[in-house]
Amino acid sequence: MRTILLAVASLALAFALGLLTPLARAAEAVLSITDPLGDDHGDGSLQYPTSALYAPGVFDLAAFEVAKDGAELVLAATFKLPFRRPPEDQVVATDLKLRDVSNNGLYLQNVDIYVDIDGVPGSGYEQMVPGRVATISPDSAWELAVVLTPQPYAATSLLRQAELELSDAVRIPDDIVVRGRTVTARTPLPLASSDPGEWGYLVVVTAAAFRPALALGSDMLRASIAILNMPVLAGASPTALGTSVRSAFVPPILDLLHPTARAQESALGITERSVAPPELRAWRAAAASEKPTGTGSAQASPPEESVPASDKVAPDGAGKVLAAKEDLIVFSLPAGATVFVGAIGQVLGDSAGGEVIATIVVTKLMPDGIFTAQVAKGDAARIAPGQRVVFR
Ligand SMILES: [Ca+2]
Ligand SMILES: [Ca+2]
Repeated sequence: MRTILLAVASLALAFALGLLTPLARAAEAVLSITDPLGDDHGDGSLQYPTSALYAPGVFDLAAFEVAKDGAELVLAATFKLPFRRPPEDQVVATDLKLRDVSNNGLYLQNVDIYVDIDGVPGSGYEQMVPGRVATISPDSAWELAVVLTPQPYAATSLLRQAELELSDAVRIPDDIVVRGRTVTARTPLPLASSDPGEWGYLVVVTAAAFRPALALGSDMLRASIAILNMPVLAGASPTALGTSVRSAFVPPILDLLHPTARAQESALGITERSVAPPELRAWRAAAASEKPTGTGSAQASPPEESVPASDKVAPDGAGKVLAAKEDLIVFSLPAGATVFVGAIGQVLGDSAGGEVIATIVVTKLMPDGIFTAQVAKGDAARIAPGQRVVFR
């Protein structure tokens, strides 16, 4: 047991130190968040389309990374399975071969990334691109969206017709790079922008729908349009997602970037009595991770209201330090508990009274309830595996 824990802890430490971060090579890594595997079911009820095209796991987001490369923002989404070229004769609509749909290597998935740059509650857009159903919390209102989709030109044309104002803030790149399990997009950094490490990021995966660009003739069509994502239907379908929840507000979002599957299911959850779609929140990177040797008091924390209380507090007691190295620690929380990047916690000493020996700022979330944090204040040299970590 001890060996396994140590192996997990050293792997976690390797992640934390950036040793395993694919993006870190050329660009300057800004943020790296791991998403659990096996949670590609949205609120828990969503089923894949029944076509054999959709191998189990094909929509399962595994990680999201942000980097800065000169004047460009680099966004990378890594999935559980490698991206594959579909069979030559795969037809997805009348006279439409899947191979002919995409010229960018992406065939089955859409990845939407909504970026809250100014961090000002209520400032920015609170809607997603049409078809995603969910809305975005005012404290995560965004200024920039990047949508990765197999048909960027058709999606751009549809979005302009459906939501002209929104379309100015949405970038749908046609030059994404698909390699192995990772799709990467580059987009110019907004002029005079702040540090991307301090921005909020909301990432969702939907299933791509296929059709040629249409002219939207009527307001009704305009209102019902989806930007090339599959809808959710009651029951199974080869060209739609299935659900057992009888509500029009079930988002067609198979995977949402979130540290635990349970938190994702609750964020996307809808009951038959719900009168509005769920409201999603962005991840806000900690300013703290940029300044590991600061004075402590200079560390910024996210606004209190940007983090749901239930996600910020470990509900049943303390976490545990798994590994410590200089001012970096790796810790776990009890099953079901989670904290957001930027949350402030304390490491308690070994004495019975449990005096506070260090204040920490959470910097990363990893699979299986493991987190990393930076020591902001206190005596890092006294931190040792087994000590308790609390958030209050
Ligand atoms: Ca996932
Ligand atoms: Ca997820």
